[in-house]
Amino acid sequence: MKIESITLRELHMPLVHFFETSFGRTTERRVLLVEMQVDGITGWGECVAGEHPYYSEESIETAWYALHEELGPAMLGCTLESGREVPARLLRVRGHRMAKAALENAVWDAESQLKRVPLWKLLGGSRNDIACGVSLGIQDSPEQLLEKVETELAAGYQRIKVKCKPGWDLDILRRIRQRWPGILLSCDANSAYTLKDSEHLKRFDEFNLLMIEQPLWNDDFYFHAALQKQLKTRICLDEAIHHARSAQAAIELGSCGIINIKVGRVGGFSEAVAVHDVALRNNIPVWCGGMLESGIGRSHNVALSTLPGFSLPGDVSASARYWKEDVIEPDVVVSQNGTIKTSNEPGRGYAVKRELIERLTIRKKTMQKAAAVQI
Ligand code: OSB
Ligand code: MG
Repeated sequence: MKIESITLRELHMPLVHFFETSFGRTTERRVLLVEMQVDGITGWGECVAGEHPYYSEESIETAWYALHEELGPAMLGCTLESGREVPARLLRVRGHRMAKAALENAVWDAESQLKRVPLWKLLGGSRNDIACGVSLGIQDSPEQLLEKVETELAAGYQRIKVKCKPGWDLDILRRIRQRWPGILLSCDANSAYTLKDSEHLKRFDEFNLLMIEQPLWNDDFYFHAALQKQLKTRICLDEAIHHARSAQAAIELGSCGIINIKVGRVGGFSEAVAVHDVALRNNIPVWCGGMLESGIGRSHNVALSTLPGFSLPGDVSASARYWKEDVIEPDVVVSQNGTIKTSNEPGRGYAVKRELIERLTIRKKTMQKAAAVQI
């Protein structure tokens, strides 16, 4: 596979409903897509970085810089056998994992098309449908949240996750549990607590949660281990897991009982599979996290979720929960049993709506290897 050209695009996509976490509210997604020409076909990747560096150090701006100045040029003109070879090419650049993932995943996307196999099979997936949950942001009132829980349960979703922070936690969890005692329920703090809150966090145990996601600092697993010893509820790490090595360290320290895998956060499909393998070897269940992706990133998340260790419902939900019109067709749809069916078509299994992408694009840059100067 020869990388012939790389086009970066920024799209603006308004969310159907705002999404609020402990670090703020998002109403419109700035979506960074990578379009890669490989042996005459197009591979697509999505950079899941946020509008601001709040969830992680990366943002759309830092990713654009890294892709344009460093990572894109390192890939142009390369000849590769597989997406697996991409991380080694980008090793010199520290961090910028979401930017790297966008490139690597575009190569896997192209590879699956060229080899005429579904992307999910190329990644080592083994299931035809995946289990889905929803992540519900902080709302303007508890009543609004309860209404949303009701809607999503009626739509079939298998697990409800609610964002929490001090002041939006015990009361809403109690109200959800009172009304729905048996559902799979979890919460995600996005690092809103410190160890000083451990007595408070112990009270979460009474709600029989599937997990509490990333309660403490985004870069920590040492203090999460101390907290896990005090809790009955399993901790799930999201932000803190950067690669297979940190997954191994977190598991050995006892920092978590569950891991959320986001392909962007760990730097691409190769590392996501490696994190999955470490977790599976250690009997730690994993699930696929979401970053309010457009259909491109969403279809990649669907593919990743077919690996055998993804035994818990992920934050991979229907296109219509996020967008009036998604950039792929068909839309990602979730069945009444809360599952998404994988496609047996080669590639990602969803076509790209080029015209719509063009219309939503507000910035675009194509990179090609400069031809050698003849003298
Ligand atoms: O912590 O999982 C998170 C969205 C943006 C940043 C961080 C997170 C999330 C979500 C959304 O929870 C999941 C989704 O895409 O629906
Ligand atoms: Mg999270």
